[in-house]
Amino acid sequence: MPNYNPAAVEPRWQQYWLANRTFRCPDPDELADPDAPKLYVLDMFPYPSGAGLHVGHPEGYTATDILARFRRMCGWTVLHPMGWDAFGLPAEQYAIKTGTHPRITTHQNIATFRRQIQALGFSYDWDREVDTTDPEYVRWTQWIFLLIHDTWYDTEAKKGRPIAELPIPPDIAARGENAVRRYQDSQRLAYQAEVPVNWCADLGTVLANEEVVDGRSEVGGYPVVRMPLRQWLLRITAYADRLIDDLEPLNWSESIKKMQRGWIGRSEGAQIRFAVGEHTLEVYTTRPDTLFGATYMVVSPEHALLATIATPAQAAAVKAYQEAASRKSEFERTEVAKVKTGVFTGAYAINPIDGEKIPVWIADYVLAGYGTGAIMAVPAHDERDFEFARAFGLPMRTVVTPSAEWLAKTKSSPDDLREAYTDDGLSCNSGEFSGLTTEEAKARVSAWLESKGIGEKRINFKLRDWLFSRQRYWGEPFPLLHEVDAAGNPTGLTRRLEPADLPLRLPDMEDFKPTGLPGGPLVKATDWVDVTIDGKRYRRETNTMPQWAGSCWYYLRYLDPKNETAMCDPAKAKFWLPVDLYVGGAEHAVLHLLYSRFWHKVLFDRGYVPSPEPFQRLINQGMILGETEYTAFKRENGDYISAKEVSFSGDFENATTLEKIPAKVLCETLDETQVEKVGDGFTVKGMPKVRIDARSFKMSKSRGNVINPDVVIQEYGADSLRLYEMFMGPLEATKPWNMRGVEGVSRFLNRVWRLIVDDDTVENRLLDSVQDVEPDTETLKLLHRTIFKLTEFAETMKFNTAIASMMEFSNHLTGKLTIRPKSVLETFVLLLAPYAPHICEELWEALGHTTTLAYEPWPKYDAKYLKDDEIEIPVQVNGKIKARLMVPAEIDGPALEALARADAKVIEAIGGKAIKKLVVVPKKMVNIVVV
Ligand code: ANZ
Repeated sequence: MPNYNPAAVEPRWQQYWLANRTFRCPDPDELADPDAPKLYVLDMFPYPSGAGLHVGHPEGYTATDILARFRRMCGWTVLHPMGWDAFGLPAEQYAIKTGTHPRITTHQNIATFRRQIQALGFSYDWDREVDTTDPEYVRWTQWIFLLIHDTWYDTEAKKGRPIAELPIPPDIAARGENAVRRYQDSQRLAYQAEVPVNWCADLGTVLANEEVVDGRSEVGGYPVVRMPLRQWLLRITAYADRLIDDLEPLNWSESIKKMQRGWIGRSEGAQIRFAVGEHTLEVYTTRPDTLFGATYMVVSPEHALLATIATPAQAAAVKAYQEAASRKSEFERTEVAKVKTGVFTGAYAINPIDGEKIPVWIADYVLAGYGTGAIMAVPAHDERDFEFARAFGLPMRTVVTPSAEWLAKTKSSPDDLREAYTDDGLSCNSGEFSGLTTEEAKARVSAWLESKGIGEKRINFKLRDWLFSRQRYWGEPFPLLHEVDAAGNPTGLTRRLEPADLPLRLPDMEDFKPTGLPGGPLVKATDWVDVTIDGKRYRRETNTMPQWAGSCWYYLRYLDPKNETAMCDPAKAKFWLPVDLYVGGAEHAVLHLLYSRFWHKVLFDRGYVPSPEPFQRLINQGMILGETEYTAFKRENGDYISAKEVSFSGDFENATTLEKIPAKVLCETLDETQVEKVGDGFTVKGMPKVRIDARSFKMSKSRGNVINPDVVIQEYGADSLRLYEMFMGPLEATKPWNMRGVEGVSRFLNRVWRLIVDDDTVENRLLDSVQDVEPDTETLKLLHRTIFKLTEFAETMKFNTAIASMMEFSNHLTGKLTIRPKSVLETFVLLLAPYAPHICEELWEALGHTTTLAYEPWPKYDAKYLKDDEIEIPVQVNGKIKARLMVPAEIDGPALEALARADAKVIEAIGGKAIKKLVVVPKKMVNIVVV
């Protein structure tokens, strides 16, 4: 009995699509119609972890797949590729533990991911699959690195230009070729520098700031310390302004734009010079208007001036403080430190605006890497300064008048603030600037400073240059050689590999253990490291690129994955870019998107891509949480009590763990059958007053609420999984998983199957009720309305509502009709196909078609069926229906009669004969009798 059996149907179609390369996307020069609209719809490619696919992956992948399939049916040229972001720490750590080469683990994981993704029936063009660890891919990652290395940023032209065009100052030119090379090296977008880095001893590598969370490595959670190391950096800061400004026109969510802007952190303020004896201490401030309120200064422990300005009496204390600070991470210094620490340097600075002598302190809440690494402290108006001044008994001066409301709220008076007043207001105690608004005062003080030559306006960025080296094995080797002299010591000059020498492959090694040294494991491959060219000795760079490198440009390689002479043919880039839609998790809101936008801009400046931005539209799919857990509370005697009555140390609604519940209240976990939704909450069934706690948590192994897509596919089929993931709610919303929901959509698919296929035959024979008949008007109306809605919902990616509309339509077909018009079923199958492609291909075949429906034209609706207020009125002439009029439902008798008399078919039926009788039954019919 051919009850719908996904386990038989789905693999068959997956094989068909692969064997026929159904979703192969032609290159621009092969297109039958080059003017057809194009869609480049991109998924964030996965890191093929050992754990396999997660139900979060198919969420975005299904959404893009529906869009891709829909647009193909609309006649668009669709590029929809998939690949693997396959370098990374886990494979290397596994190699250290087991001795299995990371390449082997990576290939196994890719095979698993590919199998799982193909089992979901996504319409990827598998001819374009990329793998960032494939040497042919690495070749071009290295090539782009060399391009970045070959570029300097012209701040006047505001663009990256070839290093050969860098103007060389005459004094440097005069010093000879090596001086010129060193100067060029210092200006490149890829450069080396000694920088304080986040060193993670357990991982044996440095980490980017972004990879450090709360002072620990994001991967593994190991402690991270700061130390200076010579590293490769990419000058992303040169692009800071453009990375902010170019966000504006992009069709991205405001929240992601905000996160990017926040990360880049453009702040406008002033740089001000204070005299300290015969030295100058420069500070950066965003509040020049508060200059009169500066009651002390603070320099960071790393500040170069400390050695000279600390007085002999304070020198030892300063030194001890510097040492203690060097052992702390930036995070510990700024975020964790509740108690401010610091030491007086013994030196005094002169406030340039009023000549006041103020003490200079050293404190670790001021960071070396931001602004000038020194601040003027205004405790009355800055929280950190306020705490510090409180801790060390330093004076405060109010220079912005707080609002009366604020004073009342904080129980402060203008001369005795209980906390820092950080809002804007009118300046006070500020000489000639008193009475100005904050905005005016900022401008006027800045102008005054500029006129006196003691300061100027300044824009600062939080963004730092991108630390680009890792002490790892499983990454892209740098295509660079360090020159060494006869004694084997580095000369500081580098040599670029020639494009013909790419890819530079990783040496084969058996021992991947970190050395714990800045060189990384590659140092151990001495045969690989030492190179002689034309009698000159070199050492290879033994660091590798960070995992982000490969994902910075994969969307370009998809355009031309087999090109052996270029990263991507510019004509193809011109045809396809920018990516029309990019879908992925919000966890990539900052780093990946910022890094790839930066690379793209360098490629743009150098003429390799046609658009300044890579991703025109971005959608972040919401997180899928584990199934909802229902918790009821009981007294010891077994009576239920309402969640609202349970008191906590914190408040219950915001308590994150149930462990916070006091011991005298018992917790009980209920299943779905025991609970009832009442209003916007849940209760125990039959006890509407007992509110219970219902919530979902992020899927995690430790909670045991992880859903494995393979298991869902086995039980319900891929189409059900796809449909359910879309039916859960809007793509961008956070949604809890619910197995009953999967069951629900699977029942829907079964009903669709039984509408068309005869359950009693072995082959998929059509039911007798499926016939070549004209549909009745009600069906037509509903059909066209469904086409209309589905077209709009597909265009706007409202897939959950689209599915609801299809369910509604299928109810009509199942419930009302005994004879089902074949044409209607065909249209319905086409509408459902992007969502549930396997079952639809099978039904399409049952309906008598011999090829895939993937390129069948998307059904068109007829607008005449969409008018809600119209009804159909049959017109009989001598007892026979001769016409059906679509008329407004509220039409009156005379108007209906007039319409009937004017209808062409009716006129024809009357044939010029005299009308004996004409009966109008409003809303029902018109009956004409002629002689
Ligand atoms: C005086 C002042 C008065 C400040 C006031 C703020 C409020 P953003 O917006 O993040 O750029 N600052 C400057 N350099 C610093 C450093 N290296 N480490 C720690 N803090 C530093 O913040 C700029 C403000 O942060 C600057 O403005 C400075 O404090 C502080 F009512 O100067 B302000």
